[in-house]
Amino acid sequence: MLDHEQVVIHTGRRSRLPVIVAVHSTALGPAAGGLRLWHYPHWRDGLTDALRLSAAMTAKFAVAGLPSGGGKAVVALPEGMELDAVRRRDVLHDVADVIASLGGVYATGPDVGTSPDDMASIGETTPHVFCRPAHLGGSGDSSPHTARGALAALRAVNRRLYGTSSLSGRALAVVGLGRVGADLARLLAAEGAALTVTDIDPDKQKIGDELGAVWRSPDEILAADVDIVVPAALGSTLTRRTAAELRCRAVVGPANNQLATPDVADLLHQRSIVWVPDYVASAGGVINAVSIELHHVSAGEARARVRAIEETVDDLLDTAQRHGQNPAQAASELVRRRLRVTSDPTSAPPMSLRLRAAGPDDAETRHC
Ligand code: PPY
Repeated sequence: MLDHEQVVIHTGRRSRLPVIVAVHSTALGPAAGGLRLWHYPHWRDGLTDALRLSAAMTAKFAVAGLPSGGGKAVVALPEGMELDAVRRRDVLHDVADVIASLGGVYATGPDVGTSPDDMASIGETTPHVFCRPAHLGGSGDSSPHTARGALAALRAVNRRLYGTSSLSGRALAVVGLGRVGADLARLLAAEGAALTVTDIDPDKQKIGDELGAVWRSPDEILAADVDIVVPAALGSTLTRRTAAELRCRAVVGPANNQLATPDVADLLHQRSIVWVPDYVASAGGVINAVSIELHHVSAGEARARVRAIEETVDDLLDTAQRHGQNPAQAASELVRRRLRVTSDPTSAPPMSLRLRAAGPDDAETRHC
């Protein structure tokens, strides 16, 4: 059964490429989620990605206590296709046409393969776009905020496991040194963490060297003898097989879609490995963008909202422990509860009206 509100698949007028926009839910507000411009063996694989990622955006906003819905856009590039500047603008304008046709139901932002400059190109046609460069009125690159949000999640887990939120001396394996992974690795190194890193691009070893990190191949890193594994790469890193090989006590990172299948969360739990759901640990970027561009809060307040991921994770781990659940179950129950609350007209007002105003039954809303 399709549990998305709408999915548009459109052949771009200029690029002739498949533009996919999946709107999973607008129960909490208009949908937001990034544009992934990436290579896929077949455009249907891009559709699968859009469906999964847009549902994760719904969960991301619900857990963060923000009044936005979940969506995602994907342009599925055939394997090996490179876009020159002209073709790229064509693609972005094709995406902008689809977004404009949705009349505000969905706004896009950066994701894998897209940048604030790309958002500027989309912004030439439609206002429904986040993270344009600051000189064009946007909140700019979301990656540093995603990295800070993941750091906040790591602090909560570290405190639970080791009694301190400081990551100094902690052994962490960062899997993927893209924009977010590299930012996060820098923050961790600055705090004195002992890093092991990897990326599929061997050139990224330079970043590892700068940070004094140990380099491992992507195949080896999940079995590294570290305290916490930090997924920051594309793709479902955790399969039943790789989960069985882990030697760490926790898996917490900013990557989307970390689990190959949902049952891997149970496997991790059985092995007493704490897994913070990806849609909780990766929310910093959207929290910052939406807070600044939609709620018009100050940069300082937006940072505080990103930092509050630490409390959100703390609460989730508490709830999970109290109910004998794994964190993934606790998080999806929280999502269901928050979506149910707003779709029931007799219930309390949506959390947009309760940001920072905790009610007795929904203490979690205070975090954002
Ligand atoms: C994500 O968090 O997965 C995103 O899609 C990034 C994003 C950032 C800012 C606005 C919308 C989406």
